Amino acid sequence: MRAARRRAWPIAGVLAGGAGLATSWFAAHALAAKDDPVSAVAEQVIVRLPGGTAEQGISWFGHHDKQVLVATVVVVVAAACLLIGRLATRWRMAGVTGFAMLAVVGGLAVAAQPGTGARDEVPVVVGFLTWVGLFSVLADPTREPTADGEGRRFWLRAGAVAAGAIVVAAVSPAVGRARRQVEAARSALRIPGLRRPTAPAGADLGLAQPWATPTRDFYRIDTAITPPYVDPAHWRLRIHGLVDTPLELSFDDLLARRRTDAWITLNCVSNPVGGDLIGNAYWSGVRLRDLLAEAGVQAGADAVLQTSDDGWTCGTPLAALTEGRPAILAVAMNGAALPVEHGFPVRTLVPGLYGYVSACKWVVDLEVTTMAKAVGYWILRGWAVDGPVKLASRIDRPRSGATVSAGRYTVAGVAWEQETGISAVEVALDGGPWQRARLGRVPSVDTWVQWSVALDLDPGSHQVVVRAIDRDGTVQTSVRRDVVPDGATGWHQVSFEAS
Ligand SMILES: Nc1nc2c(c(=O)[nH]1)N[C@H]1C(S)=C(S)[C@@H](COP(=O)(O)O)O[C@H]1N2
Ligand SMILES: [Mo]
Repeated sequence: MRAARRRAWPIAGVLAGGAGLATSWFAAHALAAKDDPVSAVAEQVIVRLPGGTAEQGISWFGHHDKQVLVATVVVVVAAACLLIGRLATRWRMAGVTGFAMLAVVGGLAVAAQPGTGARDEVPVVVGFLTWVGLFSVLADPTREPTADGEGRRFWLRAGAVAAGAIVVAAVSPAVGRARRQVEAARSALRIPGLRRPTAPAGADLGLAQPWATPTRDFYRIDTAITPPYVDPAHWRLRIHGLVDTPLELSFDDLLARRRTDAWITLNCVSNPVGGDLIGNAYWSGVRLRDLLAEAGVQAGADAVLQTSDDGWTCGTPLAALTEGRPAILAVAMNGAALPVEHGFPVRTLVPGLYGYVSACKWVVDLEVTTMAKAVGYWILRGWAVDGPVKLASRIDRPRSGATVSAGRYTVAGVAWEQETGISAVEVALDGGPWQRARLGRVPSVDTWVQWSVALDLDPGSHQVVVRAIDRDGTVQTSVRRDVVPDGATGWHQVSFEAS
């Protein structure tokens, strides 16, 4: 009888565990804590993984890498709670001890997150108390089971705990006060002079993906599970280091300055050949060249170490910020304030450099320094110090594995070589001769260019491959290289059927 009841203890462990995660999540939202414990653990896993592993995860799981990681943490916690429940059948103190150990891990992860304080530990304490309290209710070692009704009573309680946990977890996001406040501040913002952009005439060939990437479709890459919620009223940017006059700017100071609008294509170094970690948007912001000139860069400086509100860093060569290209502190994307996920209220954009060395979101600090000292987040994890975007091209039409109708068919895609520009794109069908593609128009070398070429297809299996040639005459290399350490190379090839 007693043994039968104790068999339910691992289940009690898992249920108490899930309920504790739910209440701690709720507390994190209600208190507008910097991070909930599960996200903090997941982020610490990202931070502490050996170089490359995290970005490898990105390429395996695409945009869902973080959901996968958070889900993994939850599953590991559930397994630990199951074990705690089992151990408790033999050892009375297993519950308190085991849950305390889990809570310490969560507490340490929260503490290790940048900018967290004692207040951010409250959700961990709430979760721990829930674990211990509910476990002792569900698996009470002092109560003797009496009759058959005892088993039913356990399942009633278990059901109530499970239902309660689901409700608490479900309502948590609604109480995400920090998010709501910042979203409210964002929608109340009026940035004068913004206009909804339309793609320049002739840029969009209208065959595949839009030339101008809609904001909602723009890829997102960062190490933050929950993005930092930065209120523009409290945002400050420090420009300091090797400068004559250190500057501290508020958001209004930034808005008061002259702005540049530019179409800029942003690339992730983790984008594999043919991948979609690339997007083209209309960005509005203040030129870094002007701000750096105002601060007065001193001799000997050759880099800027950028720091985000969430502690992420990147080192950018000074020349990329001061020479011709429009390197900007952006306040708007596609004619609207930056979305929270894309760096609200201010982020950096430097055309021609991969995001990991240039495109700091939620930027709060620019330290003028030397490349030797400007060692950013991904450099510490084995990625290359220099991140110029590589000459590349991609086929968007047809999709790999598609079946299209035989006869005349137009293959289309994009190509890019920022700084230099694209002069030609060539396509080869089934190992045949290279055929020149038609190119869409571009406003500058800072964006990708669309291309298309009409082919005659016999019924059957086909392969099409693309390569780009830049304005210096350099032909895109066919050598296949992985994204680590400085970006993938190789020609994109697509296999498809015609019928
Ligand atoms: N604060 C912060 N900024 C960041 C990152 C980050 O992890 N944290 N990731 C960088 C990387 S690797 C890329 S590719 C771009 C992606 O910007 P997006 O998410 O707006 O597309 O942001 C960059 N800026
Ligand atoms: Mo990236």
